[in-house]
Amino acid sequence: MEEELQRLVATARQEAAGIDDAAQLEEFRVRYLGRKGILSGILRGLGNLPAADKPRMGALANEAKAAIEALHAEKNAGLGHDCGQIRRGPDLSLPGRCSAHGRPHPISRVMRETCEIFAAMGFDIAEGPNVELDYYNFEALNIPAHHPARDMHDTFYITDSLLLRTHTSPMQARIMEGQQPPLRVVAPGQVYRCDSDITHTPMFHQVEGFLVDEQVSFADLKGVLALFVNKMFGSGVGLRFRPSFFPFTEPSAEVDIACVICGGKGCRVCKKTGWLEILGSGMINPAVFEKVGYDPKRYSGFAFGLGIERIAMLSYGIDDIRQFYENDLRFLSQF
Ligand code: 2NL
Repeated sequence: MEEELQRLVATARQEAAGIDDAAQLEEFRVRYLGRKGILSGILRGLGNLPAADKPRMGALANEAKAAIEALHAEKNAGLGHDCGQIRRGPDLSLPGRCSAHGRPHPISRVMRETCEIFAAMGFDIAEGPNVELDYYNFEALNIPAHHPARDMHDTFYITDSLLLRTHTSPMQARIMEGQQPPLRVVAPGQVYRCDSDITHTPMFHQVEGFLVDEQVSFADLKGVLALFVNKMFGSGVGLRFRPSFFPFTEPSAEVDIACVICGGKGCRVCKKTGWLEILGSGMINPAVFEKVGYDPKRYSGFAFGLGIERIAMLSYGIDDIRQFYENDLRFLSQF
């Protein structure tokens, strides 16, 4: 009987190997493992054996049953199940699925628009490194060693002489150092300051520009910036130049436009003044020309810098700068 059981398992194994669909597997199960199947018959027949043989043969018969159940389970897992579904091809009458389109970020749009306005006036566009030497960020721009802008609280230092640029003017200093006038260049890019609240993010964008030639005057600065404002905010928008101070320009002026929200009457956005500051500018300080090796008696020039987030906030009526960097699609898909 022992041999008979071994043969039975061997035959079942061979048969199981040949099974390749669910119906054959079920037939296998019924024949070996079913209530009236071969193994049930064997187990029932154990009752007729001499009492001394029963325990050993019983154990062997159960082992054979377990082996055949394992063959069945293995095959069952291997076959996979179709759920009786009818397989169809694609329904060609259904409308196609649209893919969601991305679009330029509002900051990229304003940055591009700003550069295009200056490019149309003949300015070249130059980008420089975000990690800058202290020399180009401060020293070359007449910002002396103990100026407050150099404080650790305002600037992200990497080492004593390396930092994340706090404005894009270092690029302009590099250009002046390497090229002779006449020059007209705008430098767009990311800049970094240690500051964060509803009007400041630690990284923001600037476009700075400069023009150097013989006999450049403040009238040239006014003409170029007035044209920019008219292109950016619409022709006829109110505009004023207000005296200011920057270490790299002398004299310096900030440019305000009539409030785009209230038209100059006074509101929350313009803090009841009727004016919005949009950029800083001035005639390049002769000390900067000396640093880059230009003769300040022969050359003069103007420069300006504007914050892209601020312009985008004013153009689109956004009151919290952090919205630009939260990447909430409900916000971004409006532009
Ligand atoms: C502001 C003010 C300004 C400049 C940037 C500049 C660059 C060189 C020489 C002189 Cl290489 N000046 N840039 C000049 C005046 C103002 O930015 O409020 N920006 C947001």
